[in-house]
Amino acid sequence: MLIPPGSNYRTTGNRKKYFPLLIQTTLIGDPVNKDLKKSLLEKCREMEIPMVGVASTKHWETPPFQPWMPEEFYPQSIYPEAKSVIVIGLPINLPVLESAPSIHYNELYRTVNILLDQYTYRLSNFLTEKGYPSIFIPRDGYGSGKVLLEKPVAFFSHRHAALLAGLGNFGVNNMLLTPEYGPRVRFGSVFTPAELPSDPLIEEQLCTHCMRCVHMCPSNALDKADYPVGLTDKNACASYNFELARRYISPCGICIKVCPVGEDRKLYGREDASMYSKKDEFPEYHRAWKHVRAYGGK
Ligand code: B12
Ligand code: SF4
Ligand code: SF4
Repeated sequence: MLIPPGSNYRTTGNRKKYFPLLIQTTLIGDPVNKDLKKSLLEKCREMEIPMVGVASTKHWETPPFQPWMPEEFYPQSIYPEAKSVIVIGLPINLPVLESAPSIHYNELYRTVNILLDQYTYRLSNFLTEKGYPSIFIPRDGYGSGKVLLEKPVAFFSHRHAALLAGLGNFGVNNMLLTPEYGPRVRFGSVFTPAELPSDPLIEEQLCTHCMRCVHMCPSNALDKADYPVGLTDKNACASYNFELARRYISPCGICIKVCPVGEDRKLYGREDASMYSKKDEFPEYHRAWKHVRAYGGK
């Protein structure tokens, strides 16, 4: 375990002493804490977390669009001590996602999920040890595909948190698009009582309305209207993903693969997002994906 400078934690010391010490140094009620944000960002850099944003919990009370979620989904309803939400994002490597549905993307998805939970868990402890008792929120928060089919909603939405933390804005595919990775990024959040400076929202609309996500969705789950007027048919998408899970090759991910938004497309030399429907023009890629898809699943 990394021990932050100035922490009261002792790996060899008496654990009972830890919490009384914390209570003495709890700093809830401080004004906006710029220094703490600096050390938090430094910690994220150390941990090689490429994307971090902060939103005040007050932002949930002044929604940027309607309909918004019910109040019980706000961070301050879930954790009354919360004053800020820290959202981190980890990228989904595009060339791996391109083989989806496949065991390759399935494994990447699981790896990114584990890292998200571990990083937010560690960040919450980092803040707690500094005197701000903080909690991690799991990157998903549901028990199984079956549960999702009955109730495709979690107790907290990371997409909305990432929007308010200035990491991106919504696309027609209902995903949060970011300048860096388009929708190919997964999020995790930490609730903290520390009042950290919020990051500004991204004003520029990132979705180009190319409608590739709508046309390529294998379960016709997407609507052409902008979010949140056009909502994903959650049951159609979840049923298709449930079927893929039975074959060990979930999730589908096509609506995030085909999206042209994101600097990552340049990084991987994949500027032409039409490549997925043009077998004759990109034969070597299509051959590679076919090969990967033939193994490791049913
Ligand atoms: C449930 C869920 C699903 C369901 C439903 C998806 C959906 N569009 O909501 C299914 C199984 C279909 C699904 C599929 C996918 N998912 Co998913 N999923 C989630 C999960 C666990 C919860 C989302 C949620 O509950 N939102 C709740 C509400 C607030 O969102 P909403 O329904 O859109 O609500 C709006 C309106 O309905 C309105 N409203 C009006 N009345 C009411 C009433 C109530 C009760 C509520 C809640 C809202 C509401 O308010 C909102 C508008 O402001 C999140 C993880 C998390 N905990 O955030 C990941 C998450 C959204 N999924 C993610 C991804 C990537 C995917 C997939 C691409 C699969 C994949 N992994 O490859 C697909 C894409 C599907 C798509 N295009 O929509 C990522 C998104 C990343 C991003 N860049 O945005 C997330 C954030 C996971 C993560 N940790 O990163 N997913
Ligand atoms: S994950 Fe697949 S099935 Fe679900 S909305 Fe996206 S493209 Fe459609
Ligand atoms: S694929 Fe096109 S329409 Fe869909 S979210 Fe991306 S830019 Fe918007």
